[in-house]
Amino acid sequence: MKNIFFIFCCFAALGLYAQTPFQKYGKLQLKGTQLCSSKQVPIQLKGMSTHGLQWHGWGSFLGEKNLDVLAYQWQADILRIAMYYDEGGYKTNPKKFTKMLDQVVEETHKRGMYSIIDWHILKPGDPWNRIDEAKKFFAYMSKKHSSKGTVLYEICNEPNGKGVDWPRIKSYAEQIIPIIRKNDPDGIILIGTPAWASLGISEGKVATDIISNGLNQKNSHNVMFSFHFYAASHKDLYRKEFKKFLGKIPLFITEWGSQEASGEGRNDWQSVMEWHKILNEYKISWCNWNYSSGHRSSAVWKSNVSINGPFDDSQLKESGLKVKELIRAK
Ligand code: IDC
Repeated sequence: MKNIFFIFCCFAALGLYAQTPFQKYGKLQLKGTQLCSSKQVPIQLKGMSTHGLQWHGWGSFLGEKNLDVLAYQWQADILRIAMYYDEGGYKTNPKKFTKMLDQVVEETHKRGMYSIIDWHILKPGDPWNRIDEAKKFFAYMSKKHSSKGTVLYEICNEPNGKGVDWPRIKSYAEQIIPIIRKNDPDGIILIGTPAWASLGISEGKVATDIISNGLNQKNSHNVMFSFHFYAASHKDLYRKEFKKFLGKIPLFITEWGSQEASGEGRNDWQSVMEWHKILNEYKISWCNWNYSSGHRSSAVWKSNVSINGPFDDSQLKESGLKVKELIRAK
């Protein structure tokens, strides 16, 4: 009898261990400003962002092997898929990139991870600049993928530039959100905040109007705000201002790096740890920039690592080893 009980316990433990993030948490939802599981339990998702699909996408860097590593060895909950519009991205070949994005979403879902479909606008920084394409894109993506239950939508990566303040971003969001809602009434939608998703801090105008002049009730359902930090550039001043938003609006760190805002230079682990103290305390979800190989310190794999691997720890850079550890710390 004892033996049977022991065997039962082993299976139970294995079963728990083998559960994917989606099996554990189900369809995500907000409770107040907190991201929660389908059972309303507060959760903190941890994962990676890809680099631009046009440079490091499916078939060039991303592939089955390294997604397996991310899902099963790193135990990541989420993959953010950076679909650049400009800079040789989506604009150059919408068909090709739609197909690629569909595949990466599929592969991520197959492994039980969540994915963020990121409309990665950066240069130029005004999301209104390609709003017609964004409407088409999100109509398609939400229709195609909403039934999976694992997909989040980030409607503009890093709004920036003159006049691209919260009212302008808000009016853009009011155009895009209803389009997604037609196909996906409850999926999580993420809005990039002013000044490169810095809540306005990087342009010296802290965007507290996101709190005072928020979206109406209908448009704010399951909507969160993106904040990005690069630990060697963004320190005490950023943390101080960031704290003003805690508990006021739902926040998601869809990009953070341990280095400078350029994605290059030395890692500042002390600043990273100070950020993570806050993120852990408030259960704020995050994706690290970025899951690719290359010479910049933000690429977690060494520059000689190809799509064929090998993908063991000796091929990881300092940032990769550390970020893997942060993701696995549950
Ligand atoms: C950077 C890449 C760099 C590339 C550039 C193109 O690291 O190789 O030439 O994009 O625009 C962001 C952006 C993200 C940046 C990243 C690092 O969202 O696209 O990638 N970063 O600079 N915001 C702050 C930093």
